[in-house]
Amino acid sequence: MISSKKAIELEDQYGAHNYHPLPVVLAKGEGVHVWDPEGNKYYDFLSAYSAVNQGHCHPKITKALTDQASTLCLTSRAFYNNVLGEYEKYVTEYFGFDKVLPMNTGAEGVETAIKICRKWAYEKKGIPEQEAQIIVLENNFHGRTTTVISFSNDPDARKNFGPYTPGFIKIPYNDLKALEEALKQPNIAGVLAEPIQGEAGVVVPDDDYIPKMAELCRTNNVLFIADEIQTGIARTGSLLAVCGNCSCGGHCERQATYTKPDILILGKALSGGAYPVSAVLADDPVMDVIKPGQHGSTYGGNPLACKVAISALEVVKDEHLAQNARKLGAKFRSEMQKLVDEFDLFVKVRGKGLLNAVIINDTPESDTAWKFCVSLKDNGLLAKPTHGNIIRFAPPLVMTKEQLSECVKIIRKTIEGFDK
Ligand code: IF1
Repeated sequence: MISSKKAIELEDQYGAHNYHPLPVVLAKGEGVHVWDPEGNKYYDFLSAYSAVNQGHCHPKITKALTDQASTLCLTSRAFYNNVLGEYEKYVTEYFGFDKVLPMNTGAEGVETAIKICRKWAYEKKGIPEQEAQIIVLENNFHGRTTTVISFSNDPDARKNFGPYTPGFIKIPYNDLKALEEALKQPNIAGVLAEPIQGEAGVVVPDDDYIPKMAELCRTNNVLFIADEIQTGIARTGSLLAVCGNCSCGGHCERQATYTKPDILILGKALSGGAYPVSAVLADDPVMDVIKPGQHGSTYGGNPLACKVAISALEVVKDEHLAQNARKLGAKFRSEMQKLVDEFDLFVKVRGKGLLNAVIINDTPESDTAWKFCVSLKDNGLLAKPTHGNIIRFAPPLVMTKEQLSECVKIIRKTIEGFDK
């Protein structure tokens, strides 16, 4: 096996420099752990940005992948395949929607939702052609395609990638007044929102924000589009973040507290990290605007993806991952709060379930959070800063209580030995 040093040199020489990774090379993963080529073991507190909720190389998901890989991988949608229908039934029943449109990456899911929403607006709502507007939120992150970065306000994500796609109105997050005002403008087709803003630094809105947003959408005949690519599939302690504070852990009937989006976008953990799988879910009156030839993808809905997604969702249910994320998340935040109280370095902890962030006592321009993450790595725990002074902590949801306690000890030890 090549050394960490060699692996980094190769990426540096032959790969586009579109990332600035922490200086650690991963060569193996199992559950909540990853190993570098030299055999050092780490707790993974990023989970591939919440794609690996089920843990690295979950044996059940790996088996589904390898079994199907040696049977049939890709047919395209020019023909039927014998797995897609089974998956479509499974995933729609699982999340309570009439129909699913299968794609591969998160950004493609978002693009798909935007297209469905616009088409619905012209054909069902009667908005004049070319006039549909979609409301988006400041500091959103929905992916990297040209249309999606058109409504970002992150200069790195946007600058010099124009001309930008029109048709989006940006308003502040967690501001219902601003939403009410924006909904008064003509030709509004939908509102696209992350129930918790991940990339923005795990920004959790007021409890009533998402339910009221959905209600305002309903009363204004506007589609509520939830991007649960990062927050969904048990990460925040319920099956979906739009389940709010329902204590069932995600698998109840949900009717009482569930804010059902008109369009739900899933990705990342839909495959448990084994393969890129994304999905857009909606009920018939919305989804039926899409007719043959109007949208698709070579790989979308392939049998390999479908088998992987079914098993990834089964693991979430069978292993009670939503409940575990809820329990361990509360424990993690209370332990981090102790560190906030004891040490100047930690300013604040926030989050929901096992999607959490700690604010570091320095400016976004400082390298303090970066250096702290390097120290964490040296002590056997991997996390990454976002926006300079925020560290996201999002371990796989298969973590045990005992493992979490060990991780808290690592974080405490690192803070005690840290000298910025
Ligand atoms: C990268 C962040 C996380 C997402 C939401 C759509 C997508 C994402 C809510 C697009 C993707 C990623 C992509 C990853 C970094 C990452 C991220 F830091 F940028 F914000 F997770 F926290 N909607 N999020 O979070 O999904 O097309 O990537 O499959 O390296 O850009 P994708």
